[in-house]
Amino acid sequence: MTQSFFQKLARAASGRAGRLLSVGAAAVVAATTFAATPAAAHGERSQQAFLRMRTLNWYDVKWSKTTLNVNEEMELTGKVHVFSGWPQAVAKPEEAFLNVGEPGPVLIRKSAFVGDSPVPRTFSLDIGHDYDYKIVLKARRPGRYHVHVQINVKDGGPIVGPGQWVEIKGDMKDFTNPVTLLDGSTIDLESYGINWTYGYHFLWMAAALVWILYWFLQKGIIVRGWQVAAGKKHEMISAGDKRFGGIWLASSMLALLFFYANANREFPRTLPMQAGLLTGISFIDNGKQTVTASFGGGSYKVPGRELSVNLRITNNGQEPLRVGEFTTAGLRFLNPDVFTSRPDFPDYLLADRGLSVNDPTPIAPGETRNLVITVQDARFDVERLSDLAYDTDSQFGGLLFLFSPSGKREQVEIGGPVIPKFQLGATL
Ligand SMILES: [Cu+2]
Repeated sequence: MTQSFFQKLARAASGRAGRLLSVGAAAVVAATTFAATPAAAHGERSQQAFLRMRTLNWYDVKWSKTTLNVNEEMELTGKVHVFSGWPQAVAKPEEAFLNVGEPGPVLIRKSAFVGDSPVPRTFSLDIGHDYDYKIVLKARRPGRYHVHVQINVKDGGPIVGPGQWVEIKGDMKDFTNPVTLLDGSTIDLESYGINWTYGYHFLWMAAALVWILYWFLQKGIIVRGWQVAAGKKHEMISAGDKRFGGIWLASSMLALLFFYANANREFPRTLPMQAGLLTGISFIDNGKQTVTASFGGGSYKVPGRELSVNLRITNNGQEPLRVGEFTTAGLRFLNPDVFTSRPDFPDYLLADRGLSVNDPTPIAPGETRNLVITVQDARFDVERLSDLAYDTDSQFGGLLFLFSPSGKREQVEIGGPVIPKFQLGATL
């Protein structure tokens, strides 16, 4: 009877597994069908619009290569502006870490810099400042991957910058990661101490398994938990249980001491990784701000994917200026009157006709002008920035770039609450 019960169970399970398998296959097909869009990469669009627009404004991001062989290096460089209106809901970047957003260690970080400082560790960013960064990456696993710059903010989570498809060719078996230690010797980090790492982890996994298995065999962990909670611990916990617990505790402590002493003896000189916090790292000195822009309200038309903002712009510089670009959340909206050629940037983030100005004449030196700037492109919606319409305060943010005839670029931060419009034909 018991056997037939198990047989039935096995049959039911296999039928269920079959169904799950077909659902799984359908999911794989769906995933492959939509693999052409970068959303399949890391879910970068799932972060809230306000978080991507009003925390870190990425610009001048460059990937030195988009095709490389295993062991080949590339640089990911650019600038980041720390938005002044950093949302209250997100922890300030007082403890931040420069990283690369990629599906696992397909490219490894050889070095990273913010300003002149090497940043293998946590650093502090100041609100309102701009920073240069550089990450040197080395190709490890062949394939086609979406590679982003990313800054991890303690208690704020990872804030992802724009991503680019990078193709890695070759064989992972050829990958090496040699590093020279302080004592002059060279090791390959890819394989260094790997047997020891596996051995140590499996030993503790086995110990945990023994622990769980023992209590599972003693009427199960949850049932025992209930009994103890019901005040029956004296009936529940036997002398044998206590002995087992004691032996297990003593042997784990002894193992810990033994391995610790052993590691200390074998590697007497070690440095902890990522310890400490770098403060006061150098930021980009933009000098006295040439342009000021005060925000005079705006709207976002959900059906038209159109963000309209009223700005009062003052040009305190020596040259006339034209509004050329608005960038937010890694997206770039360009004014085709200013950008005559298409810059090299991932297409899914570049709206080369996405920005227009109601008055295209350049703003003269010393002039203050009221302008209506319109950002309109499907990418605004595809990248789910339209979600700002559903936020509690519906605030947008980003950087506006203005250009002089000599090619000088001035930047100004803009942002503020916009009124969402859900009907076509709604006016500002
Ligand atoms: Cu991605």
